[in-house]
Amino acid sequence: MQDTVGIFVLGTAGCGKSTLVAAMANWMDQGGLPNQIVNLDPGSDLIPYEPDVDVRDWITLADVMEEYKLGPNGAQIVAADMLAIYKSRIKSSLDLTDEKYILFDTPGQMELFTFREAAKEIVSSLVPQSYLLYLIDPFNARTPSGFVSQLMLSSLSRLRFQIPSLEVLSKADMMDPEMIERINRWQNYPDILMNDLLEETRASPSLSTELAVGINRTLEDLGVASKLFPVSSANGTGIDRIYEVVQLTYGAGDDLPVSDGDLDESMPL
Ligand SMILES: Nc1nc2c(ncn2[C@@H]2O[C@H](COP(=O)(O)OP(=O)(O)OP(=O)(O)O)[C@@H](O)[C@H]2O)c(=O)[nH]1
Ligand SMILES: [Mg+2]
Repeated sequence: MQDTVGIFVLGTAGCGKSTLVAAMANWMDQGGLPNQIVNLDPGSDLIPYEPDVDVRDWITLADVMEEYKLGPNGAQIVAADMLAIYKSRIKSSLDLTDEKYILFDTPGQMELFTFREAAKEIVSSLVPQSYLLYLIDPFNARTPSGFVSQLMLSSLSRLRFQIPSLEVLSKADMMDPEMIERINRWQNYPDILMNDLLEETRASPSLSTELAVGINRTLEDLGVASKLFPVSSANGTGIDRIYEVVQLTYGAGDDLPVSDGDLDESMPL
């Protein structure tokens, strides 16, 4: 038995957040695991799931633009801050009576969520036990410096929310397996990442070797990186492993499905 667990899916624009939320809910439905989907993106247009709770019932980008006479960018910021006002309504719409998973889809531009105070309140107060999935878009992580930038953003999310978290490589079905293997090696072997980073920055005058190496060394010293989990929302690969990690954190693994993956309980969360 466990309490309800909130899973917040975060990442840069277009990295696959909404599609993963839909795929995870589908996977949970098939396994008979109770779940709810909450859309926290007031600016979303088409979403690939039917939300149980939808922030657009209270705030939409179009309304904010009209009411405050703002352009789309200003309205996004106001709408993101207005999330705090609707926090108690969102909370009262959640079904927290049963043990279940609540999947939170977050706004397209991650800075609108990660760096606004309203989001901190939402994450810390809606569900007592919450988990952060930071989605790395593989198309932004194909170079060592791109990958380090993603780790940096993931670390900033951890800094802001201070809840257990996991890095997930999205759209794995769209990537060459060799590229996935390369990214995995960067995650698991810091020396390889550092060597490749040095090689890349020395060959590219537009990149600062000193800065890239300094950031990478800091992330390495902090030891904040988790294992990297490749996931495809298109074919479902890897969703079971995300679930297992969340279970190991909050559910003591009592209803784990059989896995052929190698999970490391001691991984930094
Ligand atoms: N093949 C494949 N396509 C994917 C996968 N995940 C997402 N996509 C596609 O990537 C695009 C962006 O996916 P979304 O789920 O909308 O991404 P998002 O992060 O929610 O986007 P914003 O909310 O706009 O920032 C869509 O065209 C999806 O169909 C995946 O695992 N495999
Ligand atoms: Mg989305």
